Amino acid sequence: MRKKQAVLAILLLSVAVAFAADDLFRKIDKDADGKVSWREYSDAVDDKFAQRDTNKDGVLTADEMKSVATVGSDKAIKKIDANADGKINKQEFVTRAALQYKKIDKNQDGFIDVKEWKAAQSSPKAPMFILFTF
Ligand SMILES: [Ca+2]
Ligand SMILES: [Ca+2]
Ligand SMILES: [Ca+2]
Repeated sequence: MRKKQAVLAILLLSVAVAFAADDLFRKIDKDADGKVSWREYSDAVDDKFAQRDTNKDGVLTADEMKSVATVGSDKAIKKIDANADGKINKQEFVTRAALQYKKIDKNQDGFIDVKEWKAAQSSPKAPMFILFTF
């Protein structure tokens, strides 16, 4: 019995740590079911776009993308800028976010759980992830 309790305590603790480590995840997971659905993710992406678009003209320029500190903004823009006009419109941003969402959802169940979230954050391809970090 005591052993069981100890195991349970450790389990609960590791769950608590996993959650505490990612406030961002919890913020996006609006219904707090421990998974980020595409709807939740795209809501957050919408907010992010609006937030980055400081002059509110509906497109993101290199200057506006510079707020994405750790990412080389020119490189980041080229990756997202599908029509290569040097700016990122909402559609390009969302398209990229959708791609990213699919990548993060490793088991392809249509949801991002904490484990998948963390794996994506620590992956070498994290820069693209950081783009949509909130
Ligand atoms: Ca959720
Ligand atoms: Ca703008
Ligand atoms: Ca998943």
